[in-house]
Amino acid sequence: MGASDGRSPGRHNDNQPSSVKKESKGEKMALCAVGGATLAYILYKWYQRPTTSHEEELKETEEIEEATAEFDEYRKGNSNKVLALGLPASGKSSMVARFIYDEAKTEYEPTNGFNIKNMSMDGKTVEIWEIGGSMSKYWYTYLPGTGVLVFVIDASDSSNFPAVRLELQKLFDNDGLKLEKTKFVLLLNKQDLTGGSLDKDTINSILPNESCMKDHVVKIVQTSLLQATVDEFNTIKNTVLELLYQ
Ligand SMILES: Nc1nc2c(ncn2[C@@H]2O[C@H](COP(=O)(O)OP(=O)(O)O)[C@@H](O)[C@H]2O)c(=O)[nH]1
Ligand SMILES: [Mg+2]
Repeated sequence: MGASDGRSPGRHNDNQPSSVKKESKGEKMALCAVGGATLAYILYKWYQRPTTSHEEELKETEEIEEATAEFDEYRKGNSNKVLALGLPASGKSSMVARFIYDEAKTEYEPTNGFNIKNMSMDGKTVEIWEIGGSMSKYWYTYLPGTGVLVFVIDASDSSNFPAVRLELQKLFDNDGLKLEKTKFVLLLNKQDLTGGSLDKDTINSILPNESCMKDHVVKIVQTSLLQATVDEFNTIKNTVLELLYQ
């Protein structure tokens, strides 16, 4: 019976595997084609990816440096804010009065909040901001845009020095002031009560450590805002303005 089928089992068996073989070859080819296309696509995407080669990075750095230099140049001509800070009764209002009216101030009224005055100098307007000493917690809100920060210190009252040191340290550490390259003038005031000036060791005891000040230009001025002559105060005024437009 088996032979009368006209098919030997062997033949049948031969045909079956060969058709299976054919299908799997097709599948393999299809798989290869899909795999190849995927690989080609991945490679294409990889080559198209945004790259930052060393040269590109250097170019980017150069561009940033150029823009920063341009901005510094712009600031030189446009920075016009002088900010007076200091503990209460150190002499901030006295300094503003000498800047604006060249008058020594003898009475004392604490400045509530802030006090902004404009001064014309060589065709430019300079803004002088005084922020009340009792507002030290909020000083940071008035810092942006400061070209020169004048920190006024009552040099005749050594009991204030630790508090002055602490406030200075916070200001020198302020990231915004570092970024804006704000210059500092430390105005050691009331020297009519100290016998003329403070010695180096005393000044060093008021200053925060060197590393804290390294990001800023710092000038130390010793004076008596009450007794300085017009010429003496003009020298201080010029120091501040030169720093402002440096
Ligand atoms: N003896 C002396 N007193 C001063 C001097 N500068 C300011 N004062 C006085 O210190 C007090 C406080 O000054 P003020 O400018 O109002 O301080 P502010 O609170 O920092 O604004 C006032 O009575 C001023 O007359 C100074 O150089 N010598
Ligand atoms: Mg005041």
